[in-house]
Amino acid sequence: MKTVLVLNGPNLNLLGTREPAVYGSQTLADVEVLCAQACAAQGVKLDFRQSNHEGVLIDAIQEAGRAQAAGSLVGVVLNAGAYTHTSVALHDAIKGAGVTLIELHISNVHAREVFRHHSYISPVAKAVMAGFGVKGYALAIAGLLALAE
Ligand code: CA2
Repeated sequence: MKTVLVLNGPNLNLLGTREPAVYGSQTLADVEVLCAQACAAQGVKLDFRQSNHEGVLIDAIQEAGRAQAAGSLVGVVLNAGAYTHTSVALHDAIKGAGVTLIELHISNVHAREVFRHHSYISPVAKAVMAGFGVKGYALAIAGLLALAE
């Protein structure tokens, strides 16, 4: 059985504690359950992670590239949080790893502040999903698997 990696960046561990109007009231633990259900329904395993550290996210993407090349990983759903808008290093890591990656945002970043409109992830992502709330995680997993068919 292949694996899907769902990778979450900085501050997403705070989900459900503040800004419910933007991010909803579900916690990251709730999101993990939602992702586990989506993966079970599609017959794949879930690897669910969160880190506040750019280097840890880069290590995970490099590891994902090796796992995909070895045939054990379908790809990655990445919510890079605010690193989306700042990180050339994540851009380079995704490009270098050659991994199939869906960029995900809970909120519609294009309807928010101008500094959230630019993404360093989008040019190296296979697809982008934003604005579906936490339900977007399940939709992104389904989309990743549809692309892999
Ligand atoms: O909409 C998204 O998923 C974002 O990736 C979330 C990031 C934000 O910087 C991006 O522009 C869009 C922020 C994640 C922090 O989430 C919090 C949730 C509750 C309380 C505090 C932070």
